[in-house]
This record gives sequence, structure tokens and C-alpha cells, in this order.
Amino acid sequence: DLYRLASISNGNFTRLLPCKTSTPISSFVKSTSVPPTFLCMATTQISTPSNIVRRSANYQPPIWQYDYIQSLTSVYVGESFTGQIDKLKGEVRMMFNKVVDPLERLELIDILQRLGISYHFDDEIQRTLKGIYNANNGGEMCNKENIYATALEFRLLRQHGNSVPQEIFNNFKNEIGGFKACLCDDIKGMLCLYEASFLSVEGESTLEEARDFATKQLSKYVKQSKNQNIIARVNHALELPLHWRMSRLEARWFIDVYRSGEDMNPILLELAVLDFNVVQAAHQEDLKEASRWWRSTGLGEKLSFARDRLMESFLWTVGKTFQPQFGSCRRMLTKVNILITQIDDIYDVYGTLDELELFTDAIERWDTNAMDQLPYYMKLCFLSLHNSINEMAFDILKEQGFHIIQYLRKVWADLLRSYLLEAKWYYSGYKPSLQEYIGNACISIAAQVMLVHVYFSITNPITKEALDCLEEFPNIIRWSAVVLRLADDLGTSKDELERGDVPKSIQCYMNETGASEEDAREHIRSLISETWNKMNEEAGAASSPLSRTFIEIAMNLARTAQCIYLHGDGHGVEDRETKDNVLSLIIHPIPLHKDEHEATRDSTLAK
Ligand code: LA6
Ligand code: MN
Ligand code: MN
Ligand code: MN
Ligand code: MN
Repeated sequence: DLYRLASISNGNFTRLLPCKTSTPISSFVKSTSVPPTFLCMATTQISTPSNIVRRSANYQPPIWQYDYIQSLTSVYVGESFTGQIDKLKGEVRMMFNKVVDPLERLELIDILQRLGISYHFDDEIQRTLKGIYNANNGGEMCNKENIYATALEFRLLRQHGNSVPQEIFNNFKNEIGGFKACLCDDIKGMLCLYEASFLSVEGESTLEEARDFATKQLSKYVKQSKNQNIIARVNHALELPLHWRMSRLEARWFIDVYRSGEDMNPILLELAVLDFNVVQAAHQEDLKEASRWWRSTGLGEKLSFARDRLMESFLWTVGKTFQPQFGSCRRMLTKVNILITQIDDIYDVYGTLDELELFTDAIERWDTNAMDQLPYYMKLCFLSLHNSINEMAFDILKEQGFHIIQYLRKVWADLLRSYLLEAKWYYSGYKPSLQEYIGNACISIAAQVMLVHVYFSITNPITKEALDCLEEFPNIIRWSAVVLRLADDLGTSKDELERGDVPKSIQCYMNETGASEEDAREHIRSLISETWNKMNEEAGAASSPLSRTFIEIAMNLARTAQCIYLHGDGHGVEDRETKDNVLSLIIHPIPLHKDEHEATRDSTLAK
């Protein structure tokens, strides 16, 4: 077991502590105390001395201007489109009735999911899977001779909360327990086995072997094959498995693949394209609202040292939840994300340690009287955060009669204390062990802040049980936070260290073990995998006071992180992969027809 949960009763927050570490808790606490020089500094205040040397991250100004965002409009609004979508949905419902072969039904579900339209058919999908599950009585699969069908069935059943044992793959093993060599000619089967293997929980060695085996076969295949369509699909899967991908990006990618595939069904394609565009139009309105709020705070200009990343903050929210009915959640979360981003830069880059102590204290007190001591840039930030969070709490009070400020200020205070600890580590040159680092860094990644805000914005009625659970930093949030943290470190730590920051997970591991950077990165990737096993287990647990929707959003946070940081710092650096993702998810609708599709592509290329 990699992590053991333990609480340090310093009254701050629950920490995640390792079982392997030999560091006693007492020495951990001691090691974080501030050297005396800083303690002296922390008592001074008000006028910022002009000789302070501040770090700079050299963040580029935003590429998405306010006026541009406000000018976004889509033709995909209004009843003619929703009418068309309803009609197409009716036709898909009929497909569920018409298709009798279990494998074909599973394929239909898989395609609907990949196209991003399965949320319209939750009932049909649940019913179909239950039917298949019950018909299997005792873990037998529908097509036990066919690895493709078995793996597909396994993945979909598990994904929807049905318990299927890994042993159903025993059929495909040879006498000495390895996967049969003859399977590797079935590339569709290998791809499907590969994707299924990511629905594993800790200790499932058959699934681990399945993943290794399929990965090997797929890697060999792409080197030898000439089938471009399949090569593209295999490479996409090897880059990141389906289970780890952000669903909107996957839908955008898959719609194009599906369009040019051999067994494309025009009804499904048309529904997917129309629905994508209608959902995108709703997203644009969410974005515009958040952008008006952001401009009204003035923080973008006043805190010019910090990342002004409204668009990216919005992209994260689309990754967490895209369905049209969650617009108010996206609007609220975008605000939370950009505030987190700016405050993170205050702690990591711009603020002096004494300023950071004062700011942390002000947030802990949640009291505007604490503002007097703050420098001007912090006053602005404090009051903006204070007002925005109180306003969100006010909406809940008005709508549900529930007073939630105490919950919100607690998660913000926890976050800022973890930021402050990192700043102290930085200034004292302290090098934490990997596990000590993660104990703090799974708080400083802000998953708890984001997800507690999510809970309040999607839940009605709020329950006492769920609140108690949330206060304990539940595992589903914890594991999502760990994946987010590790993915962030893989993508951002190089620049962070260059500008001056605490050692991140990769460097902690290198310091601790003497490993090379490449080996350390590999180790961090394996920790991400292990953490996913824990997350899968948590998500599959029979009962939780947290809703399915909430659990799915928590997992989506981890998925979004893995997509945003796939090629580097996709949150801070706007003009690379993130720009393409923004254009294809938020700005450009999908052309309805293939010719139109090719025409726009050609004209874009020509420019
Ligand atoms: C990432 O920046 C950042 F701002 C986060 C807080 C990650 C979570 C994502 C959000 C808010 P950075 P650090 C949408 O890599 O300093 O600087 O924790 O975070 O490594
Ligand atoms: Mn890529
Ligand atoms: Mn940072
Ligand atoms: Mn930070
Ligand atoms: Mn980082």
C-alpha cells in the first residue's frame, strides 16, 4: 500500500501520509518551522519596502481578449436545433429496441459514449447493461471466445458500477498463465483489452498483465501496419487511455474519426455534431458571463505579475462538467479557478514571506478588518475573493436556506496554509521527502477547494451526511487531487524550478533516491497509475453520501489534468496545444457535412 491516511492534529487539515516513510510525524512538523529571520520579518507590515527583489515568472499576457470573448456568437441556438436533436434522439432510442445482439448493443453504447452523446441515454444504457449483466448470471460473458467482446463488456459493465471479476479473462490465458500468443493478431481485440485494463483496482494482476501484453502488441502493430485509420486510433490510445481522457476533447476527436470510418451511422453522426455545437453555444454564454465578472474585478490588470488565464480556467470547468444543465456550476468554477491561479502566483512568485503570512492570516480570519495590514495588490485580491465567495454562499443561502460560508472559508484557509508551507520550504531551502511533499501538495493543488464549491453548486438538497464526508477530505477527492498534483508536476516543474520554487514530486524523488530525471518521471507516472486504481475502487464502492454526478466530476478533474498537462504546462502557456483545444472545443462549431469540413480545413491551411 502506497499511502496511509493519517491526521496530524495541528488543527489545520488532514494530511496524506505514506506508510513507507520512516520520517516520524514529529520531525515533519519540526522541519516546517520557519527560520528565525523570517519570523522577524513576518511581524513587519504596511509600507512595502522599495528594495524588495521579487521573482518573475514572465507569464505572457492573455491571448484571448475581453472583446473577442464577448463577440463570440453561435448560430446553434433556438428551437429548430433542439427540435432536430429531439427527433434524432428518438431514432437512437429505437435503435436500442431494434438491436438484439448483445455485442451490437455494447458497441452502440461505446460509440454513444465516445461521441459525447451518451448523457441523453442514461436510462437506456443502464437498462441495457443491467439486462446483459443479469443474463450473465455468475460472471460468464456473452462472447467468451472473443477477446474483443469480452473486454468491451467488461469495461462498460465496470464503468457503470457492475462488479465483474478480472477472472473472466482467464479464458484467454495459456497453461503457464500468460495471455495466449495467438490473440495478438486481433488488433481490435488488443485495443479493447488495453482500454479495459484501465478499469482495474489495486492488486488485480490479470489486468496489469493484460495492460502490459496489449501495450506491447499495440506498439509493435503501429511500427508494422499501413492502415492509417487504425494506427491513428492505436497511437491515440497509447498516448492516454480512454478512461483517463477528458470527455469533450475525446468527443471532438472521435467525431472526426467516426465520420471517416467504414461503419459510420449517419444518424449517430448527425446527432453528435448537432449536439456538440448546441452544447458549445451554451458554453460560450457561460464563458462570456465569467469574462464579464473577471473584467469587473480588475485583477487581470492590477496583478499583472500573475497568470491572467480566464480561458484556460474555463477549459478546466468544461473538463469537469460539460452538460448544458450545469452552466451555473461552470460559471462559478471558472471564477474559483482563476482566483486560485492568481493567488498561487502570489505565493509562488511575487509575494514576500511576510506578506504571505499576513494574507494567510487574513483569509483564516475571513475578516475585512485584517485587510489594513496588506499591501495594495493583496487588498484587491483579498476583497475580490471575499466578495466572490460570500456572494456564492449568499446564492445558496437564498435558494436553499443553508449557510455555507464556514465550509468555504475552511477550504480556502487550508489551501493558503499549504501554499504558505511551500513558500517556507522554498525560503529555507528545505527538501522534503516525496511523501512529505505529497502530503502537503495534494492540498496545494486545490482540488478540495474546487470540488467543495462544485458540491454546493450541483447539490440540492445539501445533506449533513455529505457535509461530514466532505469535511474529512474524502478519498475520491484525495485521489483525484494526487493525480492532478502529479500530472501538474510532470507538466510544470521544469519552469517552476528555473524561476525558483520548492522541489516538486520529481525532484523530491530524485533527491531521495538519486534517480535520474527520466527515471523519476517514470516513477511519477507509475504513481499516477496506482492512484487511478484507488480512484476506481472508490468510485465502484457500493454507497457514498456523495452523488454519482459528484464522483464523476471528481474523476473528471483528474482526467482534465492529464489532458491539459499532456504536452507541458497547458494551463500557463496558452499558445500551444491548449490553443488548439480551446479553438476546437469552445470557439469553432463542427461543420455539419464532410465537404464543408474539408473546405474549412483547406481554407485554414491556406492562411
Ligand atoms: C497550476 O499552476 C494551478 F494554478 C493550479 C492551482 C492547478 C489547478 C488548476 C486550476 C486552478 P501551478 P503549483 C484550474 O503549476 O504551484 O503553478 O501548485 O500550481 O504547482
Ligand atoms: Mn497529442
Ligand atoms: Mn504555482
Ligand atoms: Mn503553488
Ligand atoms: Mn505546478
